[in-house]
Amino acid sequence: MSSLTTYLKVKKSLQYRERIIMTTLKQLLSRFLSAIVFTSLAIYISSAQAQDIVQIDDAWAGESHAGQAVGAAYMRFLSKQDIVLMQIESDVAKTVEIHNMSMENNIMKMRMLESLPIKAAKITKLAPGGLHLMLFDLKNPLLQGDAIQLTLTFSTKNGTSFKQAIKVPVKRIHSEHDDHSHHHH
Ligand SMILES: [Cu+2]
Repeated sequence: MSSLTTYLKVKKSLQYRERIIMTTLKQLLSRFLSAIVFTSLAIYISSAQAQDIVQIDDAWAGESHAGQAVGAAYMRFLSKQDIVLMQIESDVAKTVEIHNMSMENNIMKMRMLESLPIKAAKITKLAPGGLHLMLFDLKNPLLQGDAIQLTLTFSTKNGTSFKQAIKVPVKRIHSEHDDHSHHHH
């Protein structure tokens, strides 16, 4: 009888302790979660709002050639306010750069841009022969019919930044001009 009472007492105290631990964990977790929510709100505008700011369409990437570890992607931006494209990440490439191609004295030149300003209410077009996103160190070849993911980080005038992820279909390149294999970086 007395051993049963002791057992029950111990069990009760254990349950109590368990409950305390659980409560502490819950408090920690909710504090941790609210910290995350707070931090991300401070840095990023939600993606729903991001889509309200900039519209991205006509996005596509060129099919890469065998043994080639670079690719290029193109798209159009239409933004409601002045923003700047700061950074691009992709699931298929180690790094992504913003490039501009231009003809200078009959020589095709490729230049890397640190960032790309996108003016409000004006279409900014990335297309073969001009502005493009260059994908370096492709993890696997880009094949027609595939879709790659690009995550673009933009900054706004008031110092906030936001990210927008887009799915980009891979298409076959037809023109010689679009071919990046002859350009050295
Ligand atoms: Cu390039």
